[in-house]
Amino acid sequence: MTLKIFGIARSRAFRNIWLSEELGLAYEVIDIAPSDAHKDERLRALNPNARVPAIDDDGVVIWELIAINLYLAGKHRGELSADDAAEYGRILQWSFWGVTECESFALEALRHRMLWPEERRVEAKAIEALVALERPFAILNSELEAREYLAADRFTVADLNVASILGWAKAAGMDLEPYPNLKAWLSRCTSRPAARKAASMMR
Ligand SMILES: N[C@@H](CCC(=O)N[C@@H](CS)C(=O)NCC(=O)O)C(=O)O
Repeated sequence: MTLKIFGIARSRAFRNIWLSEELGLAYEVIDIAPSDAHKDERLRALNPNARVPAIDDDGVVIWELIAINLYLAGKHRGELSADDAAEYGRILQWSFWGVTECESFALEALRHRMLWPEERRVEAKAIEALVALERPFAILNSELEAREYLAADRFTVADLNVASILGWAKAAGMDLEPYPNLKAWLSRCTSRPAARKAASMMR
């Protein structure tokens, strides 16, 4: 049975679609927009939170996008997953760091610059959120001084998980010039064919 991803590319499901492309999986996207998530019975039957994304992988149901990505990478192994316990620890570390230290600020900036209708946007809130990202961005920039990728000497699911969030900040107008290592890394990640394919599904 094909992996079913519930969500749309213009939602957090993007990160699950990107990973499925990286892994060369056969998958089907069940289009559910975030605005319809709470009333979609198919989704509610899988995810008690009624949020996208969720997956049904031949009867294995998982929600929370990071859990989905760690599950898929672990199941299918290969270059994107950990080779040993140390890499696994670093993959968890960076994946959780992205969602706990960066995601809410990146989303707040995106809402006030792009996602919400003009009348709901407050520019000061966008600026405040982007300022809050300066510290984690500086940390990431300095971590990437001596290496090309976050958790290993190659692109892993950790890079995918973090790059997707930082992509939101970039789209919201975050100036990346003070962070040259981060900027180069983000471009390495998002120029991958699988990332481009997933991005093309947003249109
Ligand atoms: N912590 C969840 C958050 C999921 C989430 O907030 N999804 C949004 C779309 S990206 C959603 O479904 N919003 C609709 C709603 O909350 O009603 C995850 O990372 O998967």
